[in-house]
Amino acid sequence: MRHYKKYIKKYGFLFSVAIVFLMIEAICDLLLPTILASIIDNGVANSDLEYVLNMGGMMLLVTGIGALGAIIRNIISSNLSQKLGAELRSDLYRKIQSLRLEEMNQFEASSLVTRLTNDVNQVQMFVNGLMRIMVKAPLVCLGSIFMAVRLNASISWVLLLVIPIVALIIVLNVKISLPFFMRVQKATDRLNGVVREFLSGIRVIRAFNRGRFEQSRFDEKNEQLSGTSMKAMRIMSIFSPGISLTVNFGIVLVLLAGGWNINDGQMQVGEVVAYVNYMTQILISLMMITMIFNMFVRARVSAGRIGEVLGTNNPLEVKAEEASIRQEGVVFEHVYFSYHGTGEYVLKDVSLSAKPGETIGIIGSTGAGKSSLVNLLLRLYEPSEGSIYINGENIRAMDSKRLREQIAYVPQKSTLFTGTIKENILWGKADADMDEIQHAASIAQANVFITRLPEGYDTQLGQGGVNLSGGQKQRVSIARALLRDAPILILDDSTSALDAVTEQRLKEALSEDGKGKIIFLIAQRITSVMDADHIIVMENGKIAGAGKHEELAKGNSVYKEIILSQLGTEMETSG
Ligand code: DCP
Ligand code: MG
Repeated sequence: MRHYKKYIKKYGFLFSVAIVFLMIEAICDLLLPTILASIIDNGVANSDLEYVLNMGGMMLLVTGIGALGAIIRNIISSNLSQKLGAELRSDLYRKIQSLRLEEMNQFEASSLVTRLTNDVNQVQMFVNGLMRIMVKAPLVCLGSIFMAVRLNASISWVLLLVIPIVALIIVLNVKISLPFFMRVQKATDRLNGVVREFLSGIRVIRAFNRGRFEQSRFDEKNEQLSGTSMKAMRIMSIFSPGISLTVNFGIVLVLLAGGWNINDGQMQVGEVVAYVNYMTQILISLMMITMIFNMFVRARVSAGRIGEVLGTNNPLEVKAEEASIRQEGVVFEHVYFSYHGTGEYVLKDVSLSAKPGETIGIIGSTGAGKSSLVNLLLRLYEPSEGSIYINGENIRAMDSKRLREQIAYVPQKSTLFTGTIKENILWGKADADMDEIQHAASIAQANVFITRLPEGYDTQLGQGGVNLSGGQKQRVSIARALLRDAPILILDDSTSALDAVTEQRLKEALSEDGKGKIIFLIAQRITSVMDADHIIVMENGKIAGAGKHEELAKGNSVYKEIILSQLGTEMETSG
């Protein structure tokens, strides 16, 4: 609940205004049956036309005021709930952006999507419902009871009979349906999960002819969702008819007892009519109360799920004294890391340093921990032990925005976004001009192929850059990173899809342009890293060797093995 204080503060006043209009509406509703009773009993019974006309006018006036109140309240409530929903969504989205990757993994992307859309909708609907029903329904209910008893106390034993039964039904309803709605939201999560996985894996699914399997997976989750929803609805559907049955039974009793009393001369016809009217209003308001309770149950589940996201993220505290060392460049000090907090480390006791101007080659077999290493530098994850420094400052103590401004990153899997090529490159630096863009693209060896495209830099890319080849995507994402001109450049296996000649040209252009920068060059091929200033050989999360190519080629067994396996194949292809 603490996450919602802000919204209560912000929208509380408007909410109260809506409630005031709602009360006007309710009072008007309450007055009508009494006026009706006096028209019948005083006007009609005495054939007093003037009285009937006067009171009829009165009824019109009261109805009019009530309608006006309803209109104003409606405008306020729909405005307010839409605004609240939009703000909640936007806050939640901002929060999701700030989550660390391990926190995000804990929720699963599809569940975050459900929370962002469906769950926010539930809360929004509840707030809107509150403003339509909240005060009104209890007010009308209590008011009707009061007015009914005042009208005629002698048949009010009917109320004593009906009300406890109805209250019991409402309580049961809430108790039973809450767990069902939790399951409905979870089932929605799972359905979204299947769809998401399908969409992101569509090529592989088609290539392996797994369409039918995916369909059946979808159908299964879809049925689970509709099944759970149906169960929830079925349970709820027992309750409102239950209430109306009880109240209608009460009305029948009133009519019977009323008829008796009229015969005895203890009651008048108008009174019985008004009494039945009040009973109907009690019925309607009780229905509304159950409805709002049901909305409340769903909203509570959803608000809890939203709160879970809003409540995460606890930026790690760093003691000031451990925050700095005296060394320029990037330093890893005895870093250990595991993706799941516990379990086996994927990085073990990694220490390294890189000074400005140096190119650090990182090589090692797949799964050795190369990408993990740079993920830590980007602070996408936090090390389990040890520290990482940039220019002497512990990166934990740095604001993540400032940290990432110092790093240009080309991820292992090129990720491009819907928009033009130019827009994608501009991610590196939003205010760059065309010269800068072309410069970055030429270093990345992308300029040539981009200018050959019919629309050049204005070529529209589909989602994920689907209409480019693997190597083209890599080069666009290198250009994006280069545009940033940050002191640290990370290339995570970013030249894997380039041919040897293009890769060589890229490296030459980089060494020319990247003077004074720290470049982390991760690769699988020995030829990609062999002219680096310093090469780090990774094996099973550990540094198995470090030094220059010549030294390693002589003295490091892991490195020698890699050379052997790769030069062998290269000799075959070239010879
Ligand atoms: N790993 C994990 N969870 C992730 C990513 C990786 O548990 N989200 C594990 C799988 C590997 C280990 O961490 O055993 C190291 O993975 P890296 O991605 O760091 O390995 P590399 O980048 O060295 O491998 P590649 O050359 O295939 O990119
Ligand atoms: Mg990798």
